[in-house]
Amino acid sequence: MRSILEAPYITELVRTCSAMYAQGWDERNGGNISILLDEADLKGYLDVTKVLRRIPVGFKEPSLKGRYFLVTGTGKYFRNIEVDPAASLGIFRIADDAEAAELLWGYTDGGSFTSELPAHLMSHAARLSVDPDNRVVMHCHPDNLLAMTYVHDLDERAFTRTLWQMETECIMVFPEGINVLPWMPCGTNEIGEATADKMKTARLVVWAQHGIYSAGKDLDETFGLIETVEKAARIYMMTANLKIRQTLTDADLHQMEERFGIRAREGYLD
Ligand code: 2HA
Ligand code: ZN
Repeated sequence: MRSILEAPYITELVRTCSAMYAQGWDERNGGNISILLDEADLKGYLDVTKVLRRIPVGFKEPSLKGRYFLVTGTGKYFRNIEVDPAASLGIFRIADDAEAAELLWGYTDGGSFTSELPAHLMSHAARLSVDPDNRVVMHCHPDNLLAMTYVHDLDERAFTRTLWQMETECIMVFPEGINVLPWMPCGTNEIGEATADKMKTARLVVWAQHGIYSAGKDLDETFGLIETVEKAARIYMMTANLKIRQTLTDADLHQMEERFGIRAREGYLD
């Protein structure tokens, strides 16, 4: 058996957590990430018949029975994950009754998966239903996006259009737009269900006054989505109080669609 600390999904995840911390998106224990793994990914690293602990998940997502996940731990600081990945991360399989996680590796200090597991697993199920290649769900607290949820209309079309206007690349990176949930308490099955519902039509979901969820086929895509949104939100916050002399018009954005063969979300451009 090789050390799982050398597995690409662990080294990439650790590197991503440190990068997210460096961006300022994950203060204290803020933020969490989950990655769907195939059993083949674990071969040579883990004996998947050896269950260390069974941890109840508190909800049922039967479509994920038998699936393997690598998930950041509850209470863990992204700043410290690189120092002790085995305590900060865990790999588990969803049990056949879909009511528990069968821990195979990690959470070595007796810990558990993120408190946001409902939003993560329900979002995986929702994304897989529209994109079988989805593997990653990421949550964090980017400053400018958060600030924007205090001063901008939370209407999804309006929020998306403002972000698209802030940087030419935006409409290429997230042509489906960004969905928005009004504030609600976090860590619950309710916010998990609401997030998953929003995930059926976009890879990005804003949690007003809290942060953002992103989904994608790998860590680079999910990180890049948030990085692009946060940059656009920063430009918005830099200019929102200034006199705007020009912006990207709908005609400009239609030109981007033609030039790059992308389709903006139906009805979002005039
Ligand atoms: O785990 O970000 O939303 C810390 C959080 C909760
Ligand atoms: Zn959070």
